[in-house]
Amino acid sequence: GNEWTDVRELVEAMAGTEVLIRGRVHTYRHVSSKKGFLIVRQKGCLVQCVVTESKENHVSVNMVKFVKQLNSESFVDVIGYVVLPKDPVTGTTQQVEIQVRKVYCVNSALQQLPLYVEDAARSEADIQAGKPGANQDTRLNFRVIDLRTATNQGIFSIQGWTQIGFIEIHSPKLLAGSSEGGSAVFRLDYKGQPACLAQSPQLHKQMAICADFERVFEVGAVYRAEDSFTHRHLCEFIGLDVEMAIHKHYSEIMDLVGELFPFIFNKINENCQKELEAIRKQYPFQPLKFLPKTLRLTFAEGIQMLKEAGVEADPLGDLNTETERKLGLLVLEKYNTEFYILHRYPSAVRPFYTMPCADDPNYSNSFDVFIRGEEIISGAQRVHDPELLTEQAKRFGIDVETIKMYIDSFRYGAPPHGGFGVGLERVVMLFCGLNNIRKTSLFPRDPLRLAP
Ligand code: ATP
Ligand code: AMO
Repeated sequence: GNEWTDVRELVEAMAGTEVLIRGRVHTYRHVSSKKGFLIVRQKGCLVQCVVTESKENHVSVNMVKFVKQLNSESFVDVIGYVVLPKDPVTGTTQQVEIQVRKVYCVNSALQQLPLYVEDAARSEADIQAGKPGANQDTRLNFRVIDLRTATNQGIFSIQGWTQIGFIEIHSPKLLAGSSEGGSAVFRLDYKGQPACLAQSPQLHKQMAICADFERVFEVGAVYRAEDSFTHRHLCEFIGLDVEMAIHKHYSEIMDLVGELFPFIFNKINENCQKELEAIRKQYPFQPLKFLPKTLRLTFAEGIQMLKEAGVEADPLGDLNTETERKLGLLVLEKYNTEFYILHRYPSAVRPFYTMPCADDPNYSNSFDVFIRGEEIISGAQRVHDPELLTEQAKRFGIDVETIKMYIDSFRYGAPPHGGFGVGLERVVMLFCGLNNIRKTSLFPRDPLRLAP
């Protein structure tokens, strides 16, 4: 029943209380087989955790040994009491310590890392004075580790700081390979090297999580070489992407979606009455029906509702556009909402990076979000185990060499995480009940249109 406390919130006033924190193994100072100091890092904050053999705290010698052999940069959950140290602690950002009761390894980093945070953080003066450092190429090759330094955390927090604890990122749009595994990419020549336009910020937003940014978002262009004409596909659209570390369950991501969108819809309804009226005059539509607490249904429940209405759909396949619309109508009838989340999709119809359900790998920790029966969002928990990720990529026919650096990111310690992608033009189109995505794109790009 414990909830996680942020390391930066550990202050003197909390002395005596039991806390649970999640962070990386920064360093370990060995004292004896019965005692050691584990420094845990969360973003730029460091706290000293004292591990002492103790009957009272149920800490055995084996437990001390277990903590000692943890690889640095691994993720750990630490349970312990906040204590005021006798002498002031040096080399940490927090002035209190944690007397450890339990340590769990959430995700282990490789024992030997290609780059260490302290080497990446070395000042130029120190390097000139002969201390070990890392050159620029090494730092850029292993950027997900390099970005964990306090300096880089600072640079990118300044660049993208927001009040809600999400950092805005800008990921590259020129990539060496596809990011969604699909075939619909625009290929181009990158100074003699084959390249393509990003189909999504997927791989880089996940790498930003591996680089300790914890919660990131991006608003940017997404390129898909769609080969057919529909009312809701563009070749270039604006993607709103979110990625975040999670503690226990992909419902943490759905909680965010489920609260964020009703908030946005309410704000639009309050602040844009004149605009909505102007739109409605030319293209009449009914205001969107949505609930204050967003409805969630599992994919299996959706299939069941369709079945009861006489529509057969494959429980391990995808829904086609027509079936999605039909389900939208059934949901409206039964729950009086045109905005809802459908989750626990069959694994076979989700991208390779999607986390399978722990209780049944035929299903996945994933979701889509619908407005008026049409998809506006896809999201999921991601696989953060590099072996499983490689296996799933291969199964989807992806050349794993082209995403090697992405897969390797999960070898340097990665937290459980997930996120989602929103199509901006689709949200506006469907909120306003418009029938074509070209109406909500400033200068639409579709398979036949490259101008104006
Ligand atoms: P996304 O591509 O982001 O997942 P989507 O709405 O295209 O969004 P899909 O799962 O790819 O979702 O497709 C859902 C259905 O939409 C498909 O089963 C198909 O009926 C239809 N569809 C998807 N892409 C196209 C396309 N390019 N042309 C025509 N129909 C399409
Ligand atoms: P997906 O491919 O479902 O997921 O895309 C996310 C959302 O983007 C919108 N969208 C489009 N809009 C206009 N034209 C298109 N051709 C088009 N394709 C997609 C939709 C869709 O819901 N990386 C994942 C997201 C994630 O899991 O974080 C992804 O790209 O609104």
